[in-house]
This record gives sequence, structure tokens and C-alpha cells, in this order.
Amino acid sequence: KQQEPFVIWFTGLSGAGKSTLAGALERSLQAEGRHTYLLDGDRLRLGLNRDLGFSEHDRQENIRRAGEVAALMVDAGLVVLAAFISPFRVDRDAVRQLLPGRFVEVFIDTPLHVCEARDPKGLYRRARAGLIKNVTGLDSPFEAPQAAELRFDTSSCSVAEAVQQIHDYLRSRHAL
Ligand code: GGZ
Repeated sequence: KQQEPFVIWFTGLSGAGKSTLAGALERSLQAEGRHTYLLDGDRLRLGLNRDLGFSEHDRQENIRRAGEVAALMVDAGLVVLAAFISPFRVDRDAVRQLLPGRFVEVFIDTPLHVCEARDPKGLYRRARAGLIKNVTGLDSPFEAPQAAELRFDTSSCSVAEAVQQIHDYLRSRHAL
């Protein structure tokens, strides 16, 4: 059976559930024998992108590099799961252009108040306390996708349901 490489790109606010969903999808793809790699904004910022902060310019450069790395991995035949806030439409669309026919955008459209209630790392709490600036959803913009292939609100949809729907979508595209 043909094994096409592609990128599943998760976009959404901090705390929306991107990494959780990407991790769950990765496990299920691996169980089917696919070779995968999970590219996570959080982790890239510790190494490759450690020179970048959260200004608009730095976020754009962050996504540009992430897209280039994802494209290299697709060349190597991997299924790449990318989890970045990636708040700017133009940057996500540039990655899409880099990967013709191999880019699936998944919008994790969890409401801000739910992300803020989860606040696993205290990001929103610190922002509300005035300790940090440029936090996406508060004082830094998030441009919602207008034509994402898939959309989930993790406050009303379980991880298992979302993984199943992404699987169904990939099968309908003959990607799996
Ligand atoms: C947004 C921030 C910020 C600010 C630190 N704004 O949910 P997390 O905590 O674990 O992961 C988030 C990560 C965002 O990195 P990305 O590379 O995905 O962002 S972007 O695509 O916009 O370049 C968050 C943490 O970094 N974090 N400060 N001010 N998220």
C-alpha cells in the first residue's frame, strides 16, 4: 500500500489542545505503521528557534522555519504533526504553498475562556497579572483560518472523537 507523506498542521490558542490532539493522532498513526514526527512550537523554541520571542516578526520567522523543517521531513517520507499557535493566516498559507497537496490544516477552535480556565502553564494568569505581554488571544492577535480542512472545539469534542474524524478525513483523501 502506498504511504504518502504529508503534514497535519494544528493551529489555535495556547491551551486549545493542539499538542494533546497531535500526540493522540501520532500514536494512532504509529499503531498503523506510519513513521511520524511531532513538531511542537514549545519544543522548537528550546532549540532551533531559541533566538525567537513572541513579537509579530519572531512568530512569523518561527512559522517559516517550522514550515521548512516540515517540508524537509515530508521529503524524507514522514507524516509530520505540527502544533504551533501560528496566529497569522499569511504564514500558515505560506507553509501550505510549500507543501502542495500535502498540507492539512486543523483549526483547534477552543474558546479563549476555556483555554484560560485550563491555563496549564499559567500563561494567561501571568498575562492578566501584567507580568508578560504579547499573549495570543489577549493582547496579540489570532487570525482564525477561513478554509481549514478540519475544525474542532475541544471543549465539546473528545480527543478520541477528533482523532477518529481526522482519520476519516485522511482516508477520504486517500492519504492513509
Ligand atoms: C503565546 C506563549 C507566549 C506568548 C510563551 N504568547 O501553550 P504553550 O505555552 O505550552 O505553548 C505556547 C508556546 C507558543 O509557541 P508557538 O511557537 O506555538 O507560537 S507562535 O506560533 O505564535 O510562534 C505557550 C508559550 O509558547 N508562550 N509566551 N506571549 N504563547
